[in-house]
Order: sequence, then C-alpha cells, then structure tokens
Amino acid sequence: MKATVKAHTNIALIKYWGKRDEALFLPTNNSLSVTLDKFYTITTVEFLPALQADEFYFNGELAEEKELMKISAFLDRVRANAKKPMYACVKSQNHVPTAAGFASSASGYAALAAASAKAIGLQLTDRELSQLARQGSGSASRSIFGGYVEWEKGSNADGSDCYAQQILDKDAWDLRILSVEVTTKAKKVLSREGMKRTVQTSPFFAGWLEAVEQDLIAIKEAINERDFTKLGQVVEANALKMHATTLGANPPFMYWQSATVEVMQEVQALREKGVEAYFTIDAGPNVKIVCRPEEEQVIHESLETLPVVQQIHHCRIGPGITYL
Ligand code: 2P0
Repeated sequence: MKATVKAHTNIALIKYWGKRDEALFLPTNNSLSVTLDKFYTITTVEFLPALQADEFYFNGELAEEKELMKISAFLDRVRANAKKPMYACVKSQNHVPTAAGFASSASGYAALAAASAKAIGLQLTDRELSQLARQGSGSASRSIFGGYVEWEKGSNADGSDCYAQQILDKDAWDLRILSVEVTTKAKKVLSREGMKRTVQTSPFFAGWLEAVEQDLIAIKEAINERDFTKLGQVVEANALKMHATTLGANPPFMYWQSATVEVMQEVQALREKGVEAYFTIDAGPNVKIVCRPEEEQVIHESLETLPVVQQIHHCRIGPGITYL
C-alpha cells in the first residue's frame, strides 16, 4: 500500500494554451515537449486504513490546507477508480527551482499519479497514467514519458482519447535546454487564469489555434529529419504566438519583463553571429534556450555577461517516471 515515484519536469516546444474542458483538463490543441533530466519531484504515497484524513508533506513540512485540498481532490479520483475508500499520507520532495519558472505541477502530478495508482493497487498503463496526471495539471500528462512527447488533445467529451505519448526517445537526438533566470519583481498571472482569460476574451485565440496546427506539422518533420534549424525556428515562433494571444485578452496581460526581452534579443544577436540558439518562454518572465551540445558553452558565456541574468541551469533531455 506504499509506492515511491520520481518524475521529471518538461518544457513545451509547442505550447499547451487553452482548455476546451476545465474540469477534465482537456486542451484546445496538441502540445509537444521534451522532458528535462535535471528537475524532478519524488513522491511517496501510502494508503493507511487507520488514517482519518489525507496528509500531505511538501519538502519535509506539513503543507498548507489549500495544497492539501488539491491533493485530496486528486486522490479522490484514484480512490473512486480503485473502489477503496482509504486515506493516504503523501510525502513530496521537489527538486525544481520554482524561481526558474518551471512548472513543478508537471513533475508533481506525474509523480503523484503514478505513486498513488501503484500504492492503491491499480494497474494502469503509462497512457492511463498520463490521463490521470492530466487531471491534476495539464502539462503533467507529458511528464509520464521521457524524451520527446506529444499530448493529443483528443475530441471525446470524456477525455478518453486525450493523453500524451512519446514520439522519440531521449537518446535519439541530444539537444540541450538552458534555463535562464532573470531578475523580476512582477507578480504573474497564473497560467491557469491566463489561459482561461485568453480563451474567453482574446480575438487572437482563433489565430493561435490555426497556427498551432501548422507548427505541429513542421516540428514533427524537424524531429524526424533531426533538422535543428527548422525545429528552433518553429519553437521560437510558437512561443511568440502564444504570448501574442495574451496581449489581445481583456484585460490584457504580458508575462515578459524588460529582462525577458533582453535575453530574447541576445539570442537573436547570437544567431546573427552564426550561433544557433532559439528561445521559448512559458507563463512567466524566464527564458529557456534550445541548442545543440556543441554550442551550449558559447551561449552560456554570452548570456552570463548580461546583468539581468541571475542564473543559468543546463538541462539534457530526460527520462519518464521511475518507480523507486
Ligand atoms: C505548457 N504551460 O505547454 C504551457 C505553456 C504554460 C505555458 O502547461 O491549468 O500548470 O494545471 O492544466 O499545466 C502551464 O500550465 O496548467 C503550462 P493547468 P499547467 O507547458
């Protein structure tokens, strides 16, 4: 009745931006990510007949009531599925620098889904785990798998055809991701709220949906052909289009800070000098850079000269969930 799972974060190369069903976390578009080796969550779940309620320890401390409620709601699905009304003790250790703007919810819910399913005795396939993790946080559906991963939006109302799957093994194409932390004081619009507002109010959202279809075709070609230039161009353009939708929302919002733009411009300047680097940005001010191994160092050296850059984390493409 006890299981421990390690799950890694992921970074979307084609963004998940918009839900068609908020309760079931069904997206409006497919997304495509790479799982990262460096940042992960380790979660232990133990179902105990003696417990009167769920317990949740996060990084060694008893979590706040609000966090516990989210975990309990997630465990309710697992209990209902297993038909075992038993409470659990959940202990989660996060190895994700939250300031770096990585969604720890991706690794967190992937680890929780796999550990809770195993602990309660459910035998789920990775695809079913992806569907379960999705109902904690959309991007968690992708973190079940390692390497290059596509999350299928599906079309069924119950989400039965909405899951992620690996499209290429991590060792098949060695790309590197640099996570560039910048100085910021801004309070961000949470991605869940930002996504919702954009879907409901941005006239650019229809354009996003149209463009993302083309971007998916192009990136899958680039991955099949191991064409880095093509991949990089699609990644950068896709992130810019996602962020453009936020400017059209009502009220409008923007995840970038001036420091974000400085890093973006440095990446573009590097390309003018012949160094191939491409950026992507999530629902926050930090920038992630995609590059080939041979150019990782020169990109690092160039970025660390910028006063707005606080820290640079280097990642490789990482594995899917592991049972410890
Ligand atoms: C992504 N993001 O594809 C996109 C790009 C942010 C920008 O997934 O509401 O925490 O829990 O499903 O997964 C962040 O949103 O949102 C995210 P919910 P999630 O990685």
